Amino acid sequence: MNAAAKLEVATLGGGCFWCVEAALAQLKGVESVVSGYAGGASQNPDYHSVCSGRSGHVEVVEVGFDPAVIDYRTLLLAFFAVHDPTTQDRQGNDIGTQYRSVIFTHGEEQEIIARGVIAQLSAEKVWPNPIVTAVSPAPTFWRAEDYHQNYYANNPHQGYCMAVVAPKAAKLRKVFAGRLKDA
Ligand code: MHO
Repeated sequence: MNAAAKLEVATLGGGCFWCVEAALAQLKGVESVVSGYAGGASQNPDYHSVCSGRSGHVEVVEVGFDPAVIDYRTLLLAFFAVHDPTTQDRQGNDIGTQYRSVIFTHGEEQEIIARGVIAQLSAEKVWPNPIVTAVSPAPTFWRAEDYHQNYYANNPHQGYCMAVVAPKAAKLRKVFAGRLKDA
């Protein structure tokens, strides 16, 4: 990374955070990915309370990116490529409000870009059903437990990682082949 680079932050919820983190971490310009929780009422939520679906928090990834290398719009297109934004409170077999699709924006510019990307993808009819992704100002981000950080990298042979995370990471590599760190 260019030492003088000024990083921007994106906070994205698109189902299980192991998936979103593993997929987006591969992109050039993504300098950090932190899995955590946001959007619920409780302070210092833990995985157990979020998993119950009752805390109101979403599993999110806080992405630190260099806008000179990858702009917010491209990052959002990658986010939309690796989750289904048309299923309310659900990604595949993961069901509950903790899996809702959400873009937590940092500032008005991000909000405008997010709404623009959703309008574009809707107009293109990329999915047969309407996009339900919420766009709202970023609330407090709570970092998840250490063992959730870099989960896929650390547990590539875990069953869920092989069945669910790996195909999403692979799809990102395919669709954004020219933008990978190791390209
Ligand atoms: N159904 C998955 C979700 C993992 S994720 C971090 C599991 O229970 O392993 O929500």
